[in-house]
Amino acid sequence: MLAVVAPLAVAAGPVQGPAPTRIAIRNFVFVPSPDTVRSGQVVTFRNHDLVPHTVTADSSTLDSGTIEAGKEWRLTAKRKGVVHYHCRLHPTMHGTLVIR
Ligand SMILES: [Cu+2]
Repeated sequence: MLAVVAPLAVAAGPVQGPAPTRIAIRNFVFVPSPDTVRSGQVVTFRNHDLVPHTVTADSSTLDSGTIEAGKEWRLTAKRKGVVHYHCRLHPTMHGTLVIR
């Protein structure tokens, strides 16, 4: 996890839940995958490619909509379990998110 010293960004009070995690979409690959996060954790997907992608659960319970090039999409991991997902625009792209 990258630690950034940013005093102005430090809020008073207790830390709310685990630190966010990031998944990169790069060269038509979700990295890392599989990734393990905790329930309640915010997961940010960032599209580093020059074309749009989606994050869509194989079970259709989750869909980011189009994530344009250079943009991000966030979700909060809720129900524990394993989420298999793919990109609707590129069916060869698959990823796995394990929520504990
Ligand atoms: Cu894609």
